[in-house]
Amino acid sequence: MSELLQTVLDSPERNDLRQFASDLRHQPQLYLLRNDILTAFGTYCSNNQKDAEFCQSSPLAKLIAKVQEIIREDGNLCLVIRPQIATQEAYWLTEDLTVERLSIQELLDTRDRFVNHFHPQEGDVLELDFQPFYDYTPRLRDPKNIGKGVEFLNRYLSSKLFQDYKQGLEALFNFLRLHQYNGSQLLINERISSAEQLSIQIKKLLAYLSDRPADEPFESLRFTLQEFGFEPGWGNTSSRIKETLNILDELIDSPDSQVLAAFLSRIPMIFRIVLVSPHGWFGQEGVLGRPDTGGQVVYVLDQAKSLEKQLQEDITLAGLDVLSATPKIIILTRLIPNSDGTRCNQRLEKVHGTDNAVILRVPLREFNPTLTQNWISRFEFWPYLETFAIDAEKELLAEFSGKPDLIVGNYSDGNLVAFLLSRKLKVTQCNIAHALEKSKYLFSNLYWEESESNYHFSLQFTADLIAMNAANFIISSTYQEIVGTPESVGQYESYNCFTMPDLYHVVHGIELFSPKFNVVPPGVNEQVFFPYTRTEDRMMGDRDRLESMLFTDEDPASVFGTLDDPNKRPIFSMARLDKIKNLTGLAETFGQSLELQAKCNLILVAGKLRVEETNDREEQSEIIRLYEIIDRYNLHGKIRWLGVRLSKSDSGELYRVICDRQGIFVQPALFEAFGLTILESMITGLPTFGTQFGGPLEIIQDGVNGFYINPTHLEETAQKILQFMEKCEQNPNYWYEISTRGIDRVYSAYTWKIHTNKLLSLARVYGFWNFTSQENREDLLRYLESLFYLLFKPRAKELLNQHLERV
Ligand code: UDP
Ligand code: LCN
Repeated sequence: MSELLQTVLDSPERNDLRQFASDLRHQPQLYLLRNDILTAFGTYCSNNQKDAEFCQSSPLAKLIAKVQEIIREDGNLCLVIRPQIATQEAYWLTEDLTVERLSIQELLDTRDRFVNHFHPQEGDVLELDFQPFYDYTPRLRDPKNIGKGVEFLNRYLSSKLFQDYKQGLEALFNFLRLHQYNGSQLLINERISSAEQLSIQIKKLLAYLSDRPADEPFESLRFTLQEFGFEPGWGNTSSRIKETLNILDELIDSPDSQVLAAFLSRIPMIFRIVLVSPHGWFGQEGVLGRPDTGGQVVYVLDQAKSLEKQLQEDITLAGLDVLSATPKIIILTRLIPNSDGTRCNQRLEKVHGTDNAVILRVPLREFNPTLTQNWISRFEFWPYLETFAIDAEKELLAEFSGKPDLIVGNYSDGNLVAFLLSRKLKVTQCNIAHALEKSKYLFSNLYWEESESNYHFSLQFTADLIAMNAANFIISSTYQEIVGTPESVGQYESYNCFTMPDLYHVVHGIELFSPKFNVVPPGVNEQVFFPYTRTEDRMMGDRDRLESMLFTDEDPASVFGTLDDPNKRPIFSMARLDKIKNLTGLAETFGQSLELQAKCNLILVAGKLRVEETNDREEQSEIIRLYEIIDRYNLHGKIRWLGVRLSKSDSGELYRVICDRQGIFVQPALFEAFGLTILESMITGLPTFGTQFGGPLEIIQDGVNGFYINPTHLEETAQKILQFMEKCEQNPNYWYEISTRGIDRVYSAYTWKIHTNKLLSLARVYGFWNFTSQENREDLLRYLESLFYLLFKPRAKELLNQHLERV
């Protein structure tokens, strides 16, 4: 039995547990989530005048802190306990305090019963179980190492590789023989025909190079190296070639994980990368702030630029300039013929600031032009993905003049396309979730049928399961994206065990301890977002224009509200008008606090100002709500709401203008997977208040370089901001201290340089692993294919028919 539960049952608090359970049985709620459970326990403590120690650190309090769910059924309570990160247990607790453990199947049946979708007489529901496929792959043990897969994998690979020394050497040799660039052989040629000979030739070449000047360029050594059996790829100078050969020599003599990592990081095996981001408006101008087009577009564009730069550096260092080797990055997205003034109707667009990175837009097939000529919500996009992938494959092969070396998917749809492409082309697949909707929408799986007509989660979650299991590796922006915090379940973790009543049960959806998970946070575009103090890089004309736009310009078409006193300290926020972004919650927090209103103005940059200007349901209802709040709290004169689409450089300067007035940035999302605006505001120097639900919890260190807020507690949020304001009034340096530490935080931990280095080294290591253990994945991939064809595809077809009927 759960140790926590047993401890309570053996203690004098047994009676409290009995009483608390009885209280729960007498309240109306039948399904309690963590927040409800904590609130109920708080009520129990105060009703029974329990002291602080009981409420916070008694065995019962410790147990309650770990209970994620309680389902009431016939007087019994089903407790879902999460004793530690990535582990879950469920128990029945009866009225007389007997405890019985539930299997995963029983837990899922219980949830089905709760929603009246349990029909055992009709047979069992389909059970999806990925566990058997992970049985023979390496697993991490300690949850704190989750997300550090590559380090573990290096250790595993180096020990496995040379368990049978001869075989290991052979695998390495075969791997080295593989590499080519545009038909030119790299690394070793046919003069070296065995692993033993490779080892001998390395030593011979090292002896030869020992007499050569360190800076002798590869060009002049090329033909001598060729005679030794070596081709371009080892280095651009004699000293770099020596270094690389020495690493390989050491690896062959005494294999070690660090040496393996160092060696693989130098292998020129990545030249062409596809970044798949199919839905939404993907462009460089005029697209941000639209529904479905937010941080993912910013992320992918910055990543493409940074990848090209890094690959160029790597190629030069590897000595491949002699082959005129150039990296190519293609961002694959959909073409939107009715492009609303954006460039989303152009097939190819060069990515600004790069030599060779492009956005390739592939149109959807014309199932019905009324639909496919226009933007399609990410929730409705599923039927178009398979044919999009088929058409994209042809275009990619033509654009690259060959196969890509790495395919990176973004979001559920992009990851599914990445799976289809990787499977076809036999290329390493990397996934990036950005946001998994399952944890964003409460009860989205349990009540999937009720919300299916709007959200189609049955398709999305099936696509997620397929893609995340197929991926060779997954990069996440935070640790908690994978397995949450001690208090809350992670986004990937939520896929491990869940029911889609009447569709399927997932009993082991993803192996959280797999080394495929790696935390690689994004950075921020440092040319656009930089500290406000760098006045030499700021355009003063832009600053003045934006200052007027933010605080004073009268332009009813794009700005709502006139400030009574534009000089008050600004509270600034910028986000899409999604419900989850909760800008309306921030307006309400401001509306409820007269003290805040006395000291500050609220400045919001968000979406559109008028319902008729958007056809996105959530955006429409948020617009209505924002006006309603402004009226209810009479915020006229205290708020400005800008419904503008800013150019990239303007959005950077916007934060700095707020800094000039010693303002703050508030990110009030009910849940934020990562939160690029947090990085943008911090690097600019704006003291930042970020939601404690999601990524900001890892970016910000509370009270050190920013602050957490609980956006569901309006009063508490207002107080936290007011305390900061008061501290600033008492100590004029306080604002600068937080500002400076925020800037330092981003530069030290969240840069694209760090991101790209890590991503490319992951791609190499996982590429190597993929090569040495390819046959081990075929059964998994076949299972995933079956799910795609038998589960996903028929449902997608059904949705397509609904679309066609609708128009
Ligand atoms: N953004 C913008 N204009 C807007 C709203 C957002 O330029 O009206 C940008 C913002 O600067 C950031 C991105 O869109 O770069 C939003 O990313 P984030 O990760 O914060 O949230 P997401 O929208 O992806 O959920
Ligand atoms: C999607 C989100 O919701 C944000 O939290 C992330 O910052 C963004 O994608 C980029 O990964």
